Amino acid sequence: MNLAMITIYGVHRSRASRNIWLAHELGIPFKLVPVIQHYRLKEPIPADVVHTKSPSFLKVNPNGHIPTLEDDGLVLHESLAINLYLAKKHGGPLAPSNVGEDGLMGMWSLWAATEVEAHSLSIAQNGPTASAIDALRAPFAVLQEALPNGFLVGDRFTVADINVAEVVRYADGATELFRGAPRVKAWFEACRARPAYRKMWDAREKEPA
Ligand SMILES: N[C@@H](CCC(=O)N[C@@H](CS)C(=O)NCC(=O)O)C(=O)O
Repeated sequence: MNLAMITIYGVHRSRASRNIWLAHELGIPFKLVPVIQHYRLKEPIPADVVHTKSPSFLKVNPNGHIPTLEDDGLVLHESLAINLYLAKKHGGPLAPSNVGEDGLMGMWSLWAATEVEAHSLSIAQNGPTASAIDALRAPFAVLQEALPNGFLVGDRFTVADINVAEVVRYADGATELFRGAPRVKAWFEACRARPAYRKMWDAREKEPA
């Protein structure tokens, strides 16, 4: 297995948090190359600040989005795909143990991105509007049913829990959704209590808002 240090482009206050959390869970070192969202910067942007529209970063990720992972010449975009890749590469309990679990972890990651993220992000950006809350009632009910033993896949904490929890996190302000789904609330709190999450979050809090 290639164990050269990976590079993550991004900042903690972005979806790179997902990859940083996972890297801490796996105990793998990484180099964080700071690239900030262009929309967070005020003009004039200092020449030494690399952002999502910088020509140098667009060569790395032509989508102009963070995060991007570089791993010994392999370049990957999409935070949730990066996590699935890193978990599988490093193995252990966070990774799928068979092709069925692999399917389930992919399913939950795509589910989070397609069924939840637009609405949860809207709550993070605009607050808990009635329309965003309504749109998330069904996905929260699905999640509630999927968590009888407190984890999404197998009887253990996996990359699927990280990927879904990081997307659900944006809906944190919608307390009524969590009140109506006690298993989701307990699972989410357990995810956020993990030392690797706290390590990511503490570093995030130290970054300028
Ligand atoms: N689906 C992508 C979305 C990436 C994305 O939109 N990242 C945001 C930061 S969290 C970004 O780079 N925004 C910068 C911009 O839109 O200019 C992923 O999960 O990696």
